[in-house]
Amino acid sequence: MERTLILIKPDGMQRGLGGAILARLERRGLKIVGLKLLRMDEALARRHYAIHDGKPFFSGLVRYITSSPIIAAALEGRMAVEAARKTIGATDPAKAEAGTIRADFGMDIGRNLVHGSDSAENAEKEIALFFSPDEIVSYERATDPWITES
Ligand code: DAT
Ligand code: MG
Repeated sequence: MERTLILIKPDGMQRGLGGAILARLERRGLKIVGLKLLRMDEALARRHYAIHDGKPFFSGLVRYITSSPIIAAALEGRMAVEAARKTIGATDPAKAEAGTIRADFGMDIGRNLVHGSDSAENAEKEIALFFSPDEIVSYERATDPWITES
């Protein structure tokens, strides 16, 4: 099973869309295996967005992502990375396909509501930035929700 890291960014949280955004990913079939509310500090923001260091929008991106509490979620499923990114939509909400989270909730590339990892390899690295191994929880022995035990 593949995992991906999802962040509900400060604009999503301040607009009260945290639950709505997570719900779209969850109802698609991605399982929540890690979940927390936190405020990123500058060091974590710089590590998470290290690949963008040096780009003109980098300092604004760090200021924005640290500006309010966010939700971090590790989601699991078949092709989780690609599935989540399809549901999230293109980086620029103005160009994103209708029906995606970014298109349906926003218009500004610098306020695009949600992060999703771009590869399985990066997902594992990003999940490790936000969660310790014991904060990732397995459903392996969970009770079937549709069948009463006799
Ligand atoms: P994505 O979040 O779709 O993976 P990315 O990794 O290229 O996009 O960029 C990370 C974030 O940086 C993105 O969600 C919003 C911001 N960003 C990217 N390009 C930008 C630009 N040209 N102007 C302002 N912010 C930008
Ligand atoms: Mg990216």
